[in-house]
Amino acid sequence: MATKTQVPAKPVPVDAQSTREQVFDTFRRWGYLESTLDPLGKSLIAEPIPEVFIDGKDADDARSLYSGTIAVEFMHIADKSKRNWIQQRMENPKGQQSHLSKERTLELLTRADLFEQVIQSRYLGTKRFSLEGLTALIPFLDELLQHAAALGVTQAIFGMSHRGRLNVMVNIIGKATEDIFTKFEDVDPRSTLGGGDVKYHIGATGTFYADNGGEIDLHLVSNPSHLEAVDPVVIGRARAKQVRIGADGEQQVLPIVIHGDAAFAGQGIWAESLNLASIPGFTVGGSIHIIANNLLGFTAEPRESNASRFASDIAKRLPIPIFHVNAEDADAVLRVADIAADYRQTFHSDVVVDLIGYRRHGHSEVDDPTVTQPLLYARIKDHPPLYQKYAKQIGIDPKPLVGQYQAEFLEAQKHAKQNEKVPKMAKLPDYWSAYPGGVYKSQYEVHTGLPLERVKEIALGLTVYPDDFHIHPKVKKLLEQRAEMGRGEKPFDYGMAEAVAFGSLLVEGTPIRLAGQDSQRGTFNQRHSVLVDIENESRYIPLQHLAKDQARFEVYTSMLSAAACLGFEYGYARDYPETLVLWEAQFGDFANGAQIIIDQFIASGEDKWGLLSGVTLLLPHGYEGGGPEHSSARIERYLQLAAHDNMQICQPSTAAQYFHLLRRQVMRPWRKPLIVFTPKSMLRHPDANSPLEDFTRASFLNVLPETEVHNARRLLLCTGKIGHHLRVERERRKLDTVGIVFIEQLHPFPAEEILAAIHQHPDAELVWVQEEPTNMGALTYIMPQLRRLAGNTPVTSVKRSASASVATGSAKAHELEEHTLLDLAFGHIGH
Ligand SMILES: Cc1ncc(C[n+]2csc(CCOP(=O)(O)OP(=O)(O)O)c2C)c(N)n1
Repeated sequence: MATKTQVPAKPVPVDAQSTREQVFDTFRRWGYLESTLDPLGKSLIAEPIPEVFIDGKDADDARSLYSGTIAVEFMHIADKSKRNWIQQRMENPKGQQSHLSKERTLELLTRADLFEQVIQSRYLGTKRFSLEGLTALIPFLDELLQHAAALGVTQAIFGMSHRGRLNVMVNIIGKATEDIFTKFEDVDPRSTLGGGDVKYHIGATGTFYADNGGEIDLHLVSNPSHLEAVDPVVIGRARAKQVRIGADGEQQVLPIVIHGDAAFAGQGIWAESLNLASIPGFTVGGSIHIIANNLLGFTAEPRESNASRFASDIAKRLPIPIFHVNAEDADAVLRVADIAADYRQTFHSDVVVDLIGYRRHGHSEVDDPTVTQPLLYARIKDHPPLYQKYAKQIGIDPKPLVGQYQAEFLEAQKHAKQNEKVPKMAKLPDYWSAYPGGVYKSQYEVHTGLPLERVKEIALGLTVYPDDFHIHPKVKKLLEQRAEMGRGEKPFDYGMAEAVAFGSLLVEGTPIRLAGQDSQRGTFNQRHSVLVDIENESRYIPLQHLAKDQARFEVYTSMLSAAACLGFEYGYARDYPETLVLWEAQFGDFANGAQIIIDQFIASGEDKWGLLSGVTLLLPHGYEGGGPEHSSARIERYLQLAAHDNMQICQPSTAAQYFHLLRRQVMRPWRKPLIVFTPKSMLRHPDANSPLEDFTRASFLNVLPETEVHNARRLLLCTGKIGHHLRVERERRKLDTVGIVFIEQLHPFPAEEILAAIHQHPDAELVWVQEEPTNMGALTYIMPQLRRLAGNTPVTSVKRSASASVATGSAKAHELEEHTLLDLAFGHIGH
């Protein structure tokens, strides 16, 4: 292993002719590799880097600036003005006065340590994920916020994992210590009733009162155990808050994300989120990323977590600065906090701060770290807490502070013990006051239909573009067809129904944000929401030109990510309940790349944290012979996650149904995630098109009952495209004894409407028909419920055989299966 002593005792000049500037440049580029960053000198040992084997006065001067307890990687930034800015700050350390005095810094360090020690003594054997070894994070954040307030920041959105979270909640966010201790006492009855979450995952809000009189609203985002999953949610929330503010939004709203070192290096969702930094529609004008780097990830050492020297190396994909700072040098930590805030506010860029310390205890306090790192922990045992070192350094006796904080925390613990109240839930911003969650109530229903003339007017408004716009001939044809629909000469298809739903909401004042891969055009060439001039590639968006005072319409073709993009939209919807926020998967199965966001935030966020979201997922679904990978949006997964009306899971089978569903999602005050299985070939299925009149109907129908056949002998119940195949086949077989019922909403389960549809055909046997295999689709969710509703009437099912993969790769086999399904559905039935 490389050690510092391997560096030659007497470095030799690489090039005796080097000028002072050349020597400095060498240190600007490589100095970080020689710096003293690891407080315990164990993992990050200076490597012998030939480039910096330089001695002499110039080298000593440069070394003191770039190879001390602060190091910076910035020479990969192509923009010279940014490099010059950093150089200027690094080479002029004097005159940069921190906001925090030495006394205040000591107070914060002492509080941070004492908070942990009191929990350790009072709640032995519980997990708290102590910050000890990295307590410098607390003065760092305080300084960062002090400086940010001076630079105009009014809101900060924090994302962080378990490490030091309770400490940050109390010492930065301002959550009452008593409330935290109440959680340790476990007096929240919700946790015994299946709801709630553990104390180190729940979010918090507070206010930071800066010394300059400024105030910053602080939001610590609730997050799951899944490391880094919160990153895109933080960014999406920040963007929503910025958009709400307007032009000054980026300057006022600051995202701050605190990462673990192993998670930073390892988790892909973070790499995806980082890539959002400057993509239009997703940028937040820079986030400040702090790696709370204890040089351990559970039991894993850096060499087991990172392929390269620093956990931060993945951030080098972007032209952003990476500061490393030794967390035992509190003054250096404050200096970096100021530089980071200045840089972000000046350049609207991400900044990474790698705060390097150690971990005093095991991964959690119930873990014994001496089993895996015996030598390191022998060293840590003798290493004094930072507040003691710092007190000595500045010549202040810390004992009075220790006594004061100990008494304060013990008093809070006493109150928590007597506390029988449920800890207070976070107060949501006012813009949430009009939107309830909880279980569905019929009083939430609204009229989503529109007068005929209004539909026509909006539809026709979407088919026009400026005279001098050079439209693509194919798009021109599409718009001509849409104009025919608008004039009532042709039934509406899905693409048009969606456009009219959007258009009508916009003119009624509801903003819309849609993002997904190829979402501007639409994967199936069905949307064309952005027209492209074929001569100059300028863009025209008809949905932005419907009325003078219409609401904002945004549509983005997103980067190729499911996890970060869906996390972002979930976050955006969390802070903008008035907006219809939609995320679209290119094919529905790609959403499984975002499974953590779906499981941990969308399905369970309300139950765990009491936090609502109306995010809408558009998931193309349908068995069409496209093979295992493009056929299924995995209906079964969403249904397995469904309970207590946590999400709406729908499959609209006609264009008008889709129109009503989209409008209902945002017009009802009920804010619930909406999962929509959207069409592929059904986009153009004539049976799925809708006449103009269907848009004037009251609202979305959870169930489409059989109306053409009377007193059927068999009722085929289904959802989605298969229903249209069944109708075509019934026609072909000229059967008038079989009814077809479309279940358009699967959750909340529309029991009453299904019952009514069944009662219209009292003599009918019931058959559930699905195109998915037995182990997929809605089968296992729906059969017990249908049987419960059917009473003594038998309920059977028709489906593909159980299968390990979603669908066959052979188009011929697919067709054969499809015929068999239809045969089984109509088998043994006469006229
Ligand atoms: C996606 C994911 N995988 C595994 C875990 C289990 N786990 C919890 S903490 C942890 C180590 C994290 O190390 P690091 O990021 O360095 O943070 P530290 O705990 O050291 O502060 C692991 C593996 C998790 N929470 N999330």
